[in-house]
Amino acid sequence: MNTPRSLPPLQATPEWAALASHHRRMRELTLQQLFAGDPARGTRMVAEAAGLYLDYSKNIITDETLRLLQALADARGVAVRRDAMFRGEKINSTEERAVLHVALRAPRGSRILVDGRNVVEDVHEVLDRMAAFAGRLRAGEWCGHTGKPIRNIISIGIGGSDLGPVMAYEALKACSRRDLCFRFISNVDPADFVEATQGLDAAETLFIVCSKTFTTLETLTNARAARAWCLAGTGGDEAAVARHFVAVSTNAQEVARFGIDTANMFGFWDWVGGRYSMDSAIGLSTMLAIGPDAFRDMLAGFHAMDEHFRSAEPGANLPLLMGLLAVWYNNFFGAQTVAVLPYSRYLGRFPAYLQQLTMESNGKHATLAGQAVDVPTGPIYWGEPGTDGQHSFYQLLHQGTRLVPCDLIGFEQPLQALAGQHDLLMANLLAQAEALAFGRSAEQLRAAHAAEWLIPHRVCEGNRPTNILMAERLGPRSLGSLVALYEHSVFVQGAIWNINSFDQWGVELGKQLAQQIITELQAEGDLRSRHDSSTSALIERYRAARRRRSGG
Ligand code: G6Q
Repeated sequence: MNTPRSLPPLQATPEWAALASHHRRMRELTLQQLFAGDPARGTRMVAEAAGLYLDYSKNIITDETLRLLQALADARGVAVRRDAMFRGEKINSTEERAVLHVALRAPRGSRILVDGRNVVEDVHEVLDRMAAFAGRLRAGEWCGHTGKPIRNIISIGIGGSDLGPVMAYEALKACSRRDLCFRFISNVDPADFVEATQGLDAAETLFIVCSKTFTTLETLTNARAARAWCLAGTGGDEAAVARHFVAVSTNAQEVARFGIDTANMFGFWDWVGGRYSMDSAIGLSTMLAIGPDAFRDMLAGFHAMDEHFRSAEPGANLPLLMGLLAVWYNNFFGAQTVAVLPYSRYLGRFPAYLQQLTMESNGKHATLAGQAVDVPTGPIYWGEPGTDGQHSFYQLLHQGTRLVPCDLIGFEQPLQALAGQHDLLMANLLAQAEALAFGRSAEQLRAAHAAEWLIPHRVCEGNRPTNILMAERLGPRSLGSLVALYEHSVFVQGAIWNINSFDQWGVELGKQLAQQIITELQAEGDLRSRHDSSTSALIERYRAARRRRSGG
């Protein structure tokens, strides 16, 4: 067994105490004052790497804050743990696994060893097979059972085997093949399957069954429905499965048992966590959409951020800065959530993707040594694209009673011909960050002749912190950098809290209970329920409806 890190409780450390006392001074300061006292702040508190520009000047911090946060990172061994991750050590101690999503984007020829084996060679072998397959399919050379070329691609998976591919497909739509139709099925709700297959010809449809374990209830249920749908639409010959199904998994045995030829399987490895897998073979749908070269460009973006995280000075290190700022607000200002507000429709699913990345990683209550964590861990991430959100929940951001730090994400170049509209979009991003930081005071309102009685309602206090992330344009490379930035920011936070950001035991309980309840919902005759009175009554109510449905 890997020896877990044993660190003192955070609140017992001098670094934490120093930050707590610094916070008592900082909470009296405003962004207005901080900017007034340092005219260069907006050009000084910035960092740039891997095509991303981070302006963190509109945070409630001083240089002293950053120094103290860095001292905390040092005391918690963030850099030591980061280096252990990059070396392939088994830092996921509860599952005794290495954590090597960085190997998925390591350039050909580099070397990362797991149990004595250079996994980078394995990664490139799979990437090459994916590229060959994508090349054939995109050229119309991969035909279905009846000889028609494949035009529809349906990716079946859930959680980490779905959120990344969906997000990336949406994000990169502008550079994807528009003559191919991409759909995604995740939920066990039959509506998902029915809607995704609606109007499609089975003879032109390929299913990618994505499941690391190949045992996930939702995915296997949907994959079985897909097989039946495919056979019904292609003449009923079992041989059709070989032309219409490919699998992405670590479990060749289960893939074969399901009936998919392992020659049509793209593998990955137990050292890739589900929520860190969009750049593995789980991203096959992304590669089919944007092509192998653009997929490699995305990997290059990820890798550039990896290298930056590994080697940049702390003061210029984007993931480190973002991770430390997240801890600052979560633990010292008591901010319970972080809003992620992309100013791009294409990044509409990015907040949902980040929800899993951040909350499944850092929603933990035990330290690596199995003690209770003595401070709040992972904040709640949420968000929607701007400008839509501005006409909805931004009211609470500006005038609500809760502090919600925001990450605003924008792009300098439009992807569409309507460049003037892009100017409007970006003007809104900048205006929101300015309004959140500096607000509008009673004096300013009076000077603008606002009615006195309305002033309390119209005042915006400001002092709402934001990070602004800008890239030149949204594309495979900047998407890769952006995702890697958040991956490593999550890592930094987890290392400070000394939790395991790479397991997800909390998901297990619900899965086990559901298995038990399924048999009860479907059982004939009387049940001797072993649940609480609420769950038992609901089960009985559903069973009664089920009997009515089947006329029993
Ligand atoms: C991610 C989680 C989880 C997982 C899904 C799907 O980190 O482990 O979201 O990705 O439960 O699992 P399979 O890929 O094994 O079907």
